[in-house]
Amino acid sequence: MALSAGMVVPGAAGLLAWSPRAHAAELSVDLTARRGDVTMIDGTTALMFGFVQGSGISTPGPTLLCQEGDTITVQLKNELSTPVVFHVGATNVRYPVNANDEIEFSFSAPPAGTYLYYDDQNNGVNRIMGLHGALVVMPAGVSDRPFSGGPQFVRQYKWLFSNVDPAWGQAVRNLGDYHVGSINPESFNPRYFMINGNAYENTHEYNTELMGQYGEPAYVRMLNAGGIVHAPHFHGNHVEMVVINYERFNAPYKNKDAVSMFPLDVREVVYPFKTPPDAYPPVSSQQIQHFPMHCHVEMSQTAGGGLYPHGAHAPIIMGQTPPNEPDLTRDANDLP
Ligand SMILES: [Cu+2]
Repeated sequence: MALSAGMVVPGAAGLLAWSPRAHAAELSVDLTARRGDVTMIDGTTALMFGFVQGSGISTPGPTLLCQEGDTITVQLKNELSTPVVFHVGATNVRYPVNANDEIEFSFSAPPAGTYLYYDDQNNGVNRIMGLHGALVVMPAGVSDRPFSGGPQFVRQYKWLFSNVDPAWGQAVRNLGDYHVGSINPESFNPRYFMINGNAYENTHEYNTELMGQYGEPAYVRMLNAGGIVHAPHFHGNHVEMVVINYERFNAPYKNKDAVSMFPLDVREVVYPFKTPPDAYPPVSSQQIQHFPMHCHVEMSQTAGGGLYPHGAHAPIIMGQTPPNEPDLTRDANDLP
């Protein structure tokens, strides 16, 4: 069956609109594990795997958005000629499906937070080949806090980091899907570095670039699905560290400008959208200011003969709101 309304933000979307419900819901989603050619920022074609909703190929998989208390049913079809696993990181949810087979399973939403769902087989090779996506669990009945007692935000974003080594895809193209089991993870030479499936400057769209008026904090949920360390570095403002791998911190939060993440790590931070405190001459709140977030890991900046800035990089625009706004105004009791 089709997915229920409100559960899934389509494609690689990062800006998460959420209309909370006063009651738990039964949600469902159809996913297909499939392979296909994905065009990189420089025109190179890479064969990738993905958890796809609908036809074609796209990676990461759809962002699954739900709230605490919900039950999620997944119809998972595996079109690959190799087994696939659907695992939700930091939980016991783990369902294998045979090559060219189909399964259905249900699980309860884990506690409010940000989770990577991924294929955990072959020492990370399946995940890095593209079998991953994000699951975001909101607290029941709340639209503007990540968990009860957490910080209030105006907008929230998902930034899913991934990397691509086209040589792995070429090996699979030549030898077959099952060859993922023979790829040595040590052979990883990533050349492309993405957020939400896009390298800069394709990240210049409202789902990934942070936008807001001064005084409108953004909550950024960062996940590292790649095979390297990422160190997103924020310009303009420091970020407040709210959650580090499911450990929640209390205000006043630690402030950081670069946030290191090992593969599979998850970080939740607030980008406060304050007028830059040390700027001279002082910045007025009428001024539109552009800043970057870029990954400070050297490989992300120099791979592919210096493809930077076509790497893990996202724009930040202060003093301007995104063209599409999440609906944060509806009362939970008014909703179906
Ligand atoms: Cu920097």
